[in-house]
Amino acid sequence: MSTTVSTGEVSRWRGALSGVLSVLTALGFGHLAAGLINIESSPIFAVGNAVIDVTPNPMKEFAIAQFGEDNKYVLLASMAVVLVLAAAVAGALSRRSWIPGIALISLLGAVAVLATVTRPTFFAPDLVAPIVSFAAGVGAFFWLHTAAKQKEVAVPAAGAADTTPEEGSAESTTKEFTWEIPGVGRRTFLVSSSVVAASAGLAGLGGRLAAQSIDVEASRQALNLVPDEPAPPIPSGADFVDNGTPAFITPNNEFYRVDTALTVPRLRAETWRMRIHGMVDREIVLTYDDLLARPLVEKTISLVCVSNEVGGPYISTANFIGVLLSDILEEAGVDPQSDQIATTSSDGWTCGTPVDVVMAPGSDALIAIGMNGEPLPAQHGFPVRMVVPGLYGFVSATKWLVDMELTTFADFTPYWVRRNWAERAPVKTMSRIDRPKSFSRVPAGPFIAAGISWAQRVGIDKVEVRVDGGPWLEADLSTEVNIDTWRMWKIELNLEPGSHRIQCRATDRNGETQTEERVAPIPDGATGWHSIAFTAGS
Ligand SMILES: Nc1nc2c(c(=O)[nH]1)N[C@H]1C(S)=C(S)[C@@H](COP(=O)(O)O)O[C@H]1N2
Ligand SMILES: [Mo]
Repeated sequence: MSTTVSTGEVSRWRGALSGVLSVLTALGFGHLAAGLINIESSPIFAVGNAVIDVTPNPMKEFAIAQFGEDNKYVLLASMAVVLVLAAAVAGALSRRSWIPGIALISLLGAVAVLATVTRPTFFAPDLVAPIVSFAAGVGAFFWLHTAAKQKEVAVPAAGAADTTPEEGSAESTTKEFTWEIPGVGRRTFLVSSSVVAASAGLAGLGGRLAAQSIDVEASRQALNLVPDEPAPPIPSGADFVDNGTPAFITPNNEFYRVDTALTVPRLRAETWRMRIHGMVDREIVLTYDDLLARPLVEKTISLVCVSNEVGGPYISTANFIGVLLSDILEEAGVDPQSDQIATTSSDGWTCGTPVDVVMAPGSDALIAIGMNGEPLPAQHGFPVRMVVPGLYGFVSATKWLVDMELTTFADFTPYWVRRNWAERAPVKTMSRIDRPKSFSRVPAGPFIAAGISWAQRVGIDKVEVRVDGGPWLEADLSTEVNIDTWRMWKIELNLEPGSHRIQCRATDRNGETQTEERVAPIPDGATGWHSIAFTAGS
């Protein structure tokens, strides 16, 4: 026969395990609540990002140098190790009283709340996750702490008690004749801690699934974007597809994609909101409906990535639908001292765009919601992104846009600038050969070479081509759509049989010709003439 009694004291290892499991429960349930509301408000991320923010710069640089793109995970993993150790120590200290354990959970709860409210994209419902997390942690700790005090004892059979000569109370009799059953004594605590561990894990998993179930496609399909001011139709002759150039408009599923997001952020238009704040006269909060209610313009714009090598593929062109960013900033009233628009994506990527470029007359900088007649695809920033003609994407094209702060270059350093890319990065004039392909074999005799060129904000004046270092020949240009898009070129050559090298260079309307000097993409874009080696004849 056995029964369970409270010993009034917790063993060290039970205490430590209670501490660790309670903190895991807090994180698991916080993740679940966040998954149902806004996964970015999960205490894991909130505390993780806060830790990253307060990490001294030299340490961050060390981490980046040592672990490269994985540095975020290394920091989060170190944070997890510290948390588990702290939880184990606090739990082990909670032998007689629950105070050390509860104190640690309260401290973590306070850090999570603080980290949440100071996030640039904070909104009130984000507080639910840290509060649920705290409550779950406290609940788990009380329960485990109580269970940990229990020990199972064997009670002697009635006959055995009869042999006792003393006339003590039933309780004292029991006490004197009980002894711990080896192995069985742990049962109550084992059951409790297994239940807690399992529910913490399930809650965490539930949070993950809930976050993944946000139905981006349903949100996209519910929208029908009709621009008030459609882009002019693309004229015939705007591309030389038959000669090997890309089609003028890049289909959404072929549009190049560059970002740091490990999983595509899932946002819904219905819950999207963005605060425009900082150095402005009036803060503005925008919802997706606010954007729809404004005049929607459609602009044909090429987007270019700074990391594109000479001849590289990271350029595409789309009809973007959105509202003019300059109109919104005029309403907000930009402080003349502010020279940088700092934007943040839902996953915490940051970007800095020069105010002067956006506010320049006819800048066509957009808060974009549509791409080629549809709402933005998830990969390209649904529900809202920025597009600024004339600037490389890393200083302008924030996807999954959720925050906009007017600031200065002196006060804020965005993601890639912290990693030694340039602060200001206008798109460089460039040209590329699309036909012939590298090391291809083409017929000797008449042959049409073709490619693309761009000189955003200025326009292309001419593209020249030469073969085997011969004289520069002027290529035919496609019909110009506007100065912010690529322009195709083609030229008929007469090729001798044998191996050749073809080069091209563009000149913009300011009379600037692309430099021959080869520089790498970092820090502000590659330069140099694209060159292709190929063979004519058989
Ligand atoms: N949120 C977020 N936005 C981002 C980036 C990113 O990493 N995260 N990368 C930028 C870069 S470097 C480029 S070139 C463009 C690419 O946009 P696309 O993927 O729609 O072509 O997005 C920009 N916007
Ligand atoms: Mo980029």
